Amino acid sequence: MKLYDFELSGNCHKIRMLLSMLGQEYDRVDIDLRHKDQFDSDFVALNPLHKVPVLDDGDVLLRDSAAIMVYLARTYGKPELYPDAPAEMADVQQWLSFSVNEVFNGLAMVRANIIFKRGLDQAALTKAASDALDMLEHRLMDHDWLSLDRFTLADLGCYPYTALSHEGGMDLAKWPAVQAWCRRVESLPGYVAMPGLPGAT
Ligand SMILES: N[C@@H](CCC(=O)N[C@@H](CS)C(=O)NCC(=O)O)C(=O)O
Repeated sequence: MKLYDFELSGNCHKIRMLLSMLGQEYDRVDIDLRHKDQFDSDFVALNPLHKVPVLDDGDVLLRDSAAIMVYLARTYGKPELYPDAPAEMADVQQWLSFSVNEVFNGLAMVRANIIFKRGLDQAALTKAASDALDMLEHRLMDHDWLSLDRFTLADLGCYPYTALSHEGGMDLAKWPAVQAWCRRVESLPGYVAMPGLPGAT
């Protein structure tokens, strides 16, 4: 199995962490977005959207972090992370959608604008990030996990950009339930760090 990966990408972190939780070995192919590796013709042939992560597992080629997580969890021994029962699956799915909409557009972008110097409106991104954190806080103030009262792909999908949002100027102390949930995720067996997350070297 091959993962096309960029160390500073939260979307890639979701996959690295799940592979660790599954105890699955893989080969890592570095796609350095700072060097525009994603536009190399070999990589664009794999993903015309020129984005990481991409997973190549023999006959299966996938180019989206949520899709990759679903495939890996259900193929390699943790189907309960994306359960079969329609109402449960849909509940996890709505948080995965939240992760690619509100979390990515708010919490990921408020950070990207600073660390990758995107030149976007930081005040608008801060407002979007703050709204996403309010939504997470609303759920987590009386639940330990985002969906189904247990750890699922919902948590894995929302975790990295939330926990990295301090790099975008967000102070998670203002969202204490979110902060406590981050610590819960970080104490799970298989948790992996990355620059900006606890445990990074
Ligand atoms: N929906 C995709 C988004 C992937 C994505 O936006 N990847 C970023 C890094 S986090 C990327 O590769 N950007 C490079 C580019 O847009 O050229 C996913 O969840 O995997």
